Amino acid sequence: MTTKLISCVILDLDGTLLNTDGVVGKVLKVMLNKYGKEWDGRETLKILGKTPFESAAAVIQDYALPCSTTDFISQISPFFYDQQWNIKALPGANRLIKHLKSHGIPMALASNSPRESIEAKLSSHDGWKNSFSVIIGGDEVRTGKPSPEIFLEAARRLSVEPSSCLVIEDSLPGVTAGKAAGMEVVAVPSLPKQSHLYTAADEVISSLLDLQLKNWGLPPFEDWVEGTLPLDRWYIGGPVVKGFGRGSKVLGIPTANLSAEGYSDLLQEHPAGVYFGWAGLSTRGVFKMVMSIGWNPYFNNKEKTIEPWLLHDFNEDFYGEELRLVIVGYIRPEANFPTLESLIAKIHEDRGFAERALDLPLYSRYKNDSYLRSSQ
Ligand code: ADP
Ligand code: RBF
Ligand code: MG
Repeated sequence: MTTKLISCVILDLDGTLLNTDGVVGKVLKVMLNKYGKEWDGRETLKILGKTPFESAAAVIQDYALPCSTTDFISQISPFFYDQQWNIKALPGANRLIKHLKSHGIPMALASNSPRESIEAKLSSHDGWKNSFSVIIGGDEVRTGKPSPEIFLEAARRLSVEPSSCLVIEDSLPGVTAGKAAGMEVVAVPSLPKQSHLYTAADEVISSLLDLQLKNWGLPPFEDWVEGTLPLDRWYIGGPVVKGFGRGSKVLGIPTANLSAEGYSDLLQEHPAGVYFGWAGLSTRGVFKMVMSIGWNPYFNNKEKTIEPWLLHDFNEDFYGEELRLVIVGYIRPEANFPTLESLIAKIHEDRGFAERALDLPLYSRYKNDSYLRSSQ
């Protein structure tokens, strides 16, 4: 890729900086339970980027709900309204905003949401609002995305040429709008397995964690360490269950599956990919660990799977034992591999990154995290 000379970054809000889908999923889960149905995470595919009316109609049809679209919308709206104050930042959003701000790169926020709703959503994220030189809501332009108007207005207010703006967007209408404005566009689709739809974008990445600013002539992130990105640590634990992977039999790589039950919110928050950290087995000790969390392209799972590989030779199974994980860093997004050999080779490369990184003080100190040894 040739380096472009970008001077400003224009960001979308919902689905790009904020985990709005997480809220949508949560609200739909509750709503469908009321009707005695169970929400399927994959259904998000059908509602993303649609108007509330179209989304509601799709859900009613898919779940054969005995109500009208307008009924459904009026039942669900108060839930969304209550949630707008606590929509979480997507992984990498805070890091991106802080980084660009500290390097003096002007930023604009251009969202199809009404201005009032943007303000409400920004208010729970410290330092975000005043990081943007320009904020434009869908109600402040004549036509929203996919029309280029909102992006052109942002460039005008930033006093820069459209061609020196980089747009970061999760939705197809947003990508269309950015390209129509003559800007460079990085797409960060909020849903898995959708990247093939984003052909108009200049680049498609899995999450903001994978953004490479140097490709755009912007100051690169300085936080990657030996192929790993330190994260705010997070925890998962539970008894090891029998998995459904190709694991030790086909890949020669055993993964100690944990049930995703009780972790759906946590897993929703983290992009499908390869992570690493420390693993505690109550009776055996603490070990280095590299894991995939993801949709597992080989199977048609309804839930993301959690598949930690403990970097130690056990020579036996430990189903049922309590396993606790402290995840401290990220390596790469989940990928589809053309051959089993290439998948296996990549996983061994991941292992190498994790093994080496976990010896660095930055990560090794978490080996003593009390979570790894305590049992409930
Ligand atoms: P499954 O289909 O049950 O996931 P795997 O082939 O992935 O089968 O094997 C997983 C099991 O292997 C784990 O649950 C655990 O009991 C055992 N095991 C042995 N060594 C390891 C290891 N180094 N890391 C993870 N699991 C291991
Ligand atoms: N499977 C994939 O299809 N794509 C991946 O990128 C991928 N990365 C993995 C990384 C690690 C560290 C481990 C332990 C497994 C990975 N897997 C990946 C395997 C996947 O989790 C799953 O076990 C198999 O795909 C199931 O057949
Ligand atoms: Mg397994």
